[in-house]
Amino acid sequence: ANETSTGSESKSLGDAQWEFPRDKLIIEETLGEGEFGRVMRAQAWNINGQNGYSTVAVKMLKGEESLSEQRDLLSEFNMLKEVSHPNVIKLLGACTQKGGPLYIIVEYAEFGSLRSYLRKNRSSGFECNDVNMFQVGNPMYFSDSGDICHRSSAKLTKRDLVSFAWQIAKGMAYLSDMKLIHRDLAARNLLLAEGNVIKISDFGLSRDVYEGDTYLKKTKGRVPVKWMALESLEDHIYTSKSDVWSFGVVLWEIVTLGASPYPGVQLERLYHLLKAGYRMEQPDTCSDKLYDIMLMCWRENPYNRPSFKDLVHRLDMMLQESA
Ligand code: ACK
Repeated sequence: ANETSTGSESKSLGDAQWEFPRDKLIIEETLGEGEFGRVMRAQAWNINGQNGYSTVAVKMLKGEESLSEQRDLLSEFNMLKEVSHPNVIKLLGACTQKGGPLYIIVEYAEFGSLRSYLRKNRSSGFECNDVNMFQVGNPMYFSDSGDICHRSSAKLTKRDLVSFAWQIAKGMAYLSDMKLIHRDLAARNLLLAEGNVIKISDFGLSRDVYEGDTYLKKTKGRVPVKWMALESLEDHIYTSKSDVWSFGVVLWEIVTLGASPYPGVQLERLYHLLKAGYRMEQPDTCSDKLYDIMLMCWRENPYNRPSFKDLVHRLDMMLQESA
């Protein structure tokens, strides 16, 4: 029946399928607030085939947001309906009916954003000398399968970090196969769930690519400049290859345990620097292999960048080497 229905019919069917009654949702604490959105922890009664209450995350707008922000949240909802992958945040339901704000209910990721998780591990595991304790090419860092820091409090191993990168690449390979472009891939938008499982999240800026593989962004909105590919900064061109550029920046965030990219560089200057060939240098904690991957992701010509499938393969090999 789905094949014969029109797009709008299947959309409304989809909405009915996802609708969750507001009175079965107990909103608890705020997990985080963005520029215009808010994420709350909640308990949901009998959601998604679960018996009793389960902990979920609820995305909503903060208040008097503009239409474009409402559109972003709705577009995120519509994207999430289409996807199903272990490394992509799972939609559980939504409250879309009048009589209350739009709520998007997704699975709860107990460790929060990858960025905050990495930074937390930095202070508990790296009390000694922070990430700078590692010298360039320090063989200990990438040949040791034990703790990164030899203090017993260190939780993250080199293998965990490569595994994060590998899982992100797998989720992104799936999204690019689905012709979905994320457009805001960054450690702040990646979540970490039980068992150190990465969940790609924050599809607010993502778009379907209907024609070819390029999405041309026509309206102005939030722009994550330091994660953006040259062609996105230059011509508002977004493709899976511009997501690959952002993935390179995420790799940099991972190896620096959540540092902010291009420290000290003003947003207005970044484009000219990149255009002139400047790229972030190799962090002290970064192996040559991972840095090579970053540089590939930041090649000026999008066609010369690896695909997410290539990246999965490369990271898979690194994982096997470190096993
Ligand atoms: O690092 P955090 O605590 O984890 O701060 C951010 C904040 O909300 C804004 O995005 C947290 N967050 C977002 N989505 C979820 C989720 N599905 N499960 C748990 N925490 C979430 C994120």
